This record gives sequence, structure tokens and C-alpha cells, in this order.
Amino acid sequence: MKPNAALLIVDVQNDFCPGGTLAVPDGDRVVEPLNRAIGSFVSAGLPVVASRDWHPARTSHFNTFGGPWPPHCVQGSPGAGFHSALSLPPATVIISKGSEPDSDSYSAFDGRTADGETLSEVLAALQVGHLVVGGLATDYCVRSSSLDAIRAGLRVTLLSDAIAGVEISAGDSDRALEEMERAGIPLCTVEDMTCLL
Ligand code: VGL
Repeated sequence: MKPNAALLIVDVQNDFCPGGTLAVPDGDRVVEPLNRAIGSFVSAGLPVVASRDWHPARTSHFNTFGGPWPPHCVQGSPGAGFHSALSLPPATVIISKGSEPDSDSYSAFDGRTADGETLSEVLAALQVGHLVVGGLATDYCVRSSSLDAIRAGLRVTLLSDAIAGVEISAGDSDRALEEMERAGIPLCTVEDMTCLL
């Protein structure tokens, strides 16, 4: 069988890591397993996609303008940068989302490349049928992106050791994992993932 998988790394950005303005507890622990996953995908000649929150300074997503979250990942700011230890290959497809002043855009499927392509268009062009997903945060953008991938007809596998949640309420990540499992998304460790490629 021809492998048709791509790795989707969701929002591993400085503001979601310790020291950032919307830090996920221990968020940076996903970096090392994700680097191993990247190595496997690159060795197999398979695509790597990285999404990023890319907000304007004024957006209804921020609590300073009536929204739910402290300002984070403002376009071009250090907090919007990918974690410096994340080894994204040069050919990584970068999907920016949340760039409109009035939308939350938790899902990478709401985002676009610099050329204006949607994630669905990118994946269709690369003939990807299976997304392997890791990153931040389990209970928001990982959840939303993974469920949208299922709605788009893709097979999805979630990397259990390469995700971490915001946990605004205790148990949010577990609830998100249950919801994703019900949607047909299995969990797999990065180590076990290689048999899927
Ligand atoms: C995220 C909360 C607010 C995420 C983004 O990347 O999961 N969470 N904005």
C-alpha cells in the first residue's frame, strides 16, 4: 500500500509554551517527541505541515476586545514564533489561522498558506488521506483540527505523547480525547507510529 500520511503539528508556538502569554502546562514537552515524528516522516519522504495561530493585534479572540483569551500569537511577534527547539524541515507547509479580526479559528482547516491555499487544498494536492496529529492544545486546536479532518473524510491518528492541553477546567483534555475517540480517532505513541508510515 502506498503511504499517504502527513504529519500535522498544531500550534507549537512560544506563547503556548512555558513563559508564553497563554502557556499550556508543560507545553514544551511535546517538542522532543514531535522532533522524532518529524524525523520519521522526513525519512519516509512524507509531508510535514505546521499550523500556527497568527492573530492581528486587535481581535475579538482576545479578552482585551471582549473575547475569551489573553492576547497571544500576534502576527510577527516573538510569541507567535515556533518553539526554537522544534526541528521543522525546510519543506514544511505552514498554515496560518486566526488572521481575521473576528474569528477564533481553532482549526487548522480554517487557515491558509502564504499563497492562500487552504489545508484541504494542500492535502488534496499531496494526495494525503491520513493525518497524524500532535501539538497544542489537546482541548482546543488539536481537538478542532482533528475533528475537522474526520469531517473532511481523512483518516486521523493522534500522537498521545506529543499533545498537551490548556485545561481551563480540569478534565478538558480527557473529554476532548474521548470525543475524538468517539469520532474514530485512535491514539498512538510516536514510537508506535512508524508502523503506520
Ligand atoms: C489555542 C486557545 C486559544 C490552541 C489557541 O492552539 O489550542 N488554544 N487559542
